[in-house]
Amino acid sequence: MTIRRWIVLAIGVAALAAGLVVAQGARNAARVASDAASRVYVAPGEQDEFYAFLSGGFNGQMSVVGLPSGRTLKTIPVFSQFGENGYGYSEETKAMFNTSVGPVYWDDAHHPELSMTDGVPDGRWIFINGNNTPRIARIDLSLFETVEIIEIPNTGGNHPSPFTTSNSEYVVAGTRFSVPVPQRDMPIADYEGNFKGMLTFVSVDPDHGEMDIAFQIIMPGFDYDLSHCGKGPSADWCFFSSYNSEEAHTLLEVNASQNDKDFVTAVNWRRAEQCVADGAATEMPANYAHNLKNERTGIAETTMIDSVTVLDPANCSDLVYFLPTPKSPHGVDVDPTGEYIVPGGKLSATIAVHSFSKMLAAIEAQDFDGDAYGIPILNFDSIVAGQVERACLGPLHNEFDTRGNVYTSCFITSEVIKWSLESFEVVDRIPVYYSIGHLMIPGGDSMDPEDTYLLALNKITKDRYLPTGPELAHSAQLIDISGNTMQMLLDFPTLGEPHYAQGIPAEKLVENSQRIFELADNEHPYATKSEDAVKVERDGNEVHVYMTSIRSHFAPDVIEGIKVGDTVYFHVTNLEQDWDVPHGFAIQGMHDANILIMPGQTLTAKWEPKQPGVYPFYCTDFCSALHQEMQGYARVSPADSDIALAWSLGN
Ligand code: K7E
Ligand code: CUA
Repeated sequence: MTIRRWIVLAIGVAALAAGLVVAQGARNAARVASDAASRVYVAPGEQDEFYAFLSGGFNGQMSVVGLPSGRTLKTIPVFSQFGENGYGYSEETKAMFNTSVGPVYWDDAHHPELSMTDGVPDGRWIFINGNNTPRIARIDLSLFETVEIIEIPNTGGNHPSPFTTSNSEYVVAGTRFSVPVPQRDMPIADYEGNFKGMLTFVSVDPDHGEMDIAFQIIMPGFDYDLSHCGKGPSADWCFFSSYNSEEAHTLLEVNASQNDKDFVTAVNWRRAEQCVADGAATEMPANYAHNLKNERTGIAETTMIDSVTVLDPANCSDLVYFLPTPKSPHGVDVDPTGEYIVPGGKLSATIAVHSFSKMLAAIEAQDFDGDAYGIPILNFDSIVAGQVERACLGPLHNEFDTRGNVYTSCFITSEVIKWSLESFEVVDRIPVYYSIGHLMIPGGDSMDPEDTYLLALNKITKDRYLPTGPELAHSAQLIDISGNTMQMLLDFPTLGEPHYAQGIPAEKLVENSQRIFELADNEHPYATKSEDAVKVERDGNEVHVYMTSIRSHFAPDVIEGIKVGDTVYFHVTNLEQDWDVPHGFAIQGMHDANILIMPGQTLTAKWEPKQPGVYPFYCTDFCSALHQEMQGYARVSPADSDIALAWSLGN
């Protein structure tokens, strides 16, 4: 297609989309279940049936929401500093942000992905990708806390990530923007053939969850957009969608939309393991950070790593194949049986589904339609399982139920369509408001979906909520999928941009949810386990305050002998051993956020007083009837004063 024709088509599609948005506004109330209120109503004192984990997109965090109520339960800070609890400000958490370019206190987080056992979410960990500074984080679901972040080298935009294999042997990462590998100064116009796309397999320790980059596969310079790994018969494979098989480097909206088909890349990771074991890979110099919270001390520690194992498909036969896929596919999803690979060909009105068994047969028969950079391209007609005609405009992502249905989000036509993997026909469609990205069914990308709810994650809300200035909330819509026709139940606004989400029955997490940190197990080097042990120590210009907190005082609460020029570290141990009794700590003039210390935990706030004076500190979390009394004073003397360090409580 010529550029001109494409632009005409694009304008047509945009006009159609605008028309649809208006039309949908008019039929605003359509498809809302008549008893919707009672079906999402969780009475006071009752609890939700599911946890949902929503990415925060450009807020760098993850939200925890209860379903069906849509009530926000928590923000889990991941890639961005979070003043609410001091994550990224406390001395214990700062190292979590270390990267090869120094600390990076923000990222764009897209895809939460639960760890799995036998293809089913097991509730142990949830992973999420950082897109801009390529990283993967692991959140421990007994704590609902980020405990590990690993940087992904040789990657530009870690978008197809961190999807897991069936037993979380690996979480995958890929490069959305191909880049020179290794990075170097070169003309951008020489992109074609010279920029590369890395697909990274990060191993996950089965007992403790620790991540490690096992190997990278160096690929042609396409844009690798999304991924999902196989299950059941296809469990040894992961699939990555790609656009820009044209290898354009400018005006991609036109130049990367030329080919009628791009590719889904199929990677046999078992084969990769074999090739690595056989010595077919090479070690490449690299520089990336691995940040891990030490479970005993509670302190994040960084290890810099200087090499990575890279596998070139040229040196490992039967490793990668290209599945021709119309057109500039975005999502790629695998059904619960592991047989159907369903791309979201966003510029195609037809959804073409690949068959895994046909793919294997075509590989066996070497039924190829040429190659790209030596990687075999399978014959489209030989691997296609079926095509959904007149599906919708802008299909992006798919989730599944146990009844052989696929639910596809359609960005341009703002709807969710439901279609059958048997007939490849659309059986139902429901409008959403507006411009849906991902959608999520609890377990809907696993072998065991729940046939109850679907969450539509919408980009644009326009008139749906009260106006809040130029920036409006993004939105989720809860849809009942238990019957033959989908029924709208609930709208609720979301924090940041919820790209993808995961859901899991609450009972899988509730029992393992930790209530306190055992004080006896606290091995923080500055922990103070009783009020008898509190002290203040000077080490040159550093002052270390070994402090405790308990309802309703700090010990000590009077401190003297600090001087201008000192850096003061308040190491506060919360002596409480009851659930839900955190204390906060803040002191006037501190440059960081408050710290919020959980029972049994030690956290450290840094303070660099600039002027002589007497400065109050206080508890920031209303913890008891005498919370307002939970305060103290730190006296700061001139730099040349000879006032000795002294501390006390109550005399
Ligand atoms: Cu479609 Cu980043 Cu998964 Cu957003 S991506 S929508
Ligand atoms: Cu402790 Cu308020």
